[in-house]
Amino acid sequence: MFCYQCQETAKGTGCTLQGVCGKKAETSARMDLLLYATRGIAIVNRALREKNTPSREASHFIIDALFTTITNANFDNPMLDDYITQAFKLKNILCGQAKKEEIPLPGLPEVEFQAKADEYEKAEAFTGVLAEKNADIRAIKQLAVYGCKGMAAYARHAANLGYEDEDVYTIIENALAEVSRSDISADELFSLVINVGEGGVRAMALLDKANTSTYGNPEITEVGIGVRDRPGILVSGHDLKDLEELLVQSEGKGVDIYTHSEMLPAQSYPFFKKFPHFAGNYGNAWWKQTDEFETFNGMFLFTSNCIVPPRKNATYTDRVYTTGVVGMPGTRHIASGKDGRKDFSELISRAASCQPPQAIENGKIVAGFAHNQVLALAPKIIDLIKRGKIRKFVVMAGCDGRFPSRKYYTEFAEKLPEDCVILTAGCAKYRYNKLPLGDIEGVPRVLDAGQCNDSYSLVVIATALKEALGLKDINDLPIVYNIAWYEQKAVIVLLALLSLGVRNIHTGPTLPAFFTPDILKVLKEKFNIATISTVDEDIDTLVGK
Ligand code: SF4
Ligand code: SF3
Repeated sequence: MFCYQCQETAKGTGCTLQGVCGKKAETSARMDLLLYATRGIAIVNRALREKNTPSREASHFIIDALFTTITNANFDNPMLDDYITQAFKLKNILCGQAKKEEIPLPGLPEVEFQAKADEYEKAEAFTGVLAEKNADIRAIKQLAVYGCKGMAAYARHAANLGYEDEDVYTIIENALAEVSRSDISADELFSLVINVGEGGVRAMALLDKANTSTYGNPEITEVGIGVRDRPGILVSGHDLKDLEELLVQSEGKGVDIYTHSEMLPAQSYPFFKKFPHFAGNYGNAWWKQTDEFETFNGMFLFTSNCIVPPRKNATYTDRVYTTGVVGMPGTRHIASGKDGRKDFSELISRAASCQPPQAIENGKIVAGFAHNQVLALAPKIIDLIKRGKIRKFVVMAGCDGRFPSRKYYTEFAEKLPEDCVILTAGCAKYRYNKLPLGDIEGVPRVLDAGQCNDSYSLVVIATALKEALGLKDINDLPIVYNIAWYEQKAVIVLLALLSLGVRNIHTGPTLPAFFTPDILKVLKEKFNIATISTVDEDIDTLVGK
């Protein structure tokens, strides 16, 4: 196997025997084959799209295939085999449609290749990342693919709420088709990567519209981090539709619903807040789940990444349910029914006989600073900027991870001068969202916009501030970027910011392993991207002493 798509990749170069995330070589081979077959589907659907007959089923399949290969989403080989079988079937149907409509298809192996189930593990030599021999070209191709994975995840959550944008599907399909070309140049690939970033902005805007139109605009909310005295279900991941269905189905059943990790932002939506059995947030970022799930005592539902393979002696594994693109051996999967709805009754009835959760923390945190809420505070914020009370906003969005070096972000937040405000989104926030950082004349020093996709909120806020302050360039704002990344959703957030012309982004705790020295040189020249150094040095560089 070879995988280097996340920040924790082995030795900072690539996982070759088994993933640091727990992904086995057989799983990695299946993901490579699935992506290869999916590229074939994208090539055919792009050709159909040019003749105005794209298949919506193909677009949906493509986003799900990309999403399921994201870090910490699927560890289940039989489920991946199903995806691969479906991919070959769908590709055949689309090729048949193209033939019937006399649409010429490129003679690429991705289009023509078919494999039987017992051959799935053998195809790696030409489906894997290393099949592209030129390291620089491989780097930019993978940057585009990883961006597409993040974009696909957001597009899926939006589609689950009935919101779709044909342009997002078009951009993803085009990118997958272009990276399949062996004659594509580095310059063409750089433009492609920016186009993927533009798709990321669209996908995040779409998901923002889907979430806020369905559940209302997030509002400032105090979220309890302790526990109640009834059994609970802990919901993790990013899918708000799943949370809605679970809340509705579990009403009056004697159980409470808690949020975990990236589901925390659901606590600020007016729609969810009205359920009396919607309890607080339990635990911290994804990587602590193997410890924290031991004390929750109840049931678990994963609606997207990040699921971590339970330890061998874990006591909770058989109480874990997955849904959507998530899969984990030893857990149960809940698929959508024919009517598109999910039946959570087994999960709910099992929860009722569990012990209540054991508290691991107590108190409250404040959430709900998405664009609508922050813009309501805009006059006050602009006044604080003009009076010199707020010197800088530091965007610290992104992911958390296991590496001890991530304590940098806690220290950075602690040492940041008191006239600086942190804008955050994503699970990166768990490194500092429980610190007593105080406020500036009532404006908290950590403004949490929500999930990683709510980084879009930060863009809306930046654009509004630019206008209010009469600035020409987004880079003239008193906003600096120190983004933590782990998986491919952070990659699309980064590409989205680059496509909007944001420069001087610091990303860490390490740069992606897939950046070669030459690619990094170009990214530095074009966007002045940098990584982190020490807390003191970075505070000095980003905000001054
Ligand atoms: Fe390794 Fe990350 Fe890939 Fe998992 S997702 S195999 S940890 S690079
Ligand atoms: Fe976190 Fe997995 Fe990336 Fe949505 S839950 S940000 S790591």
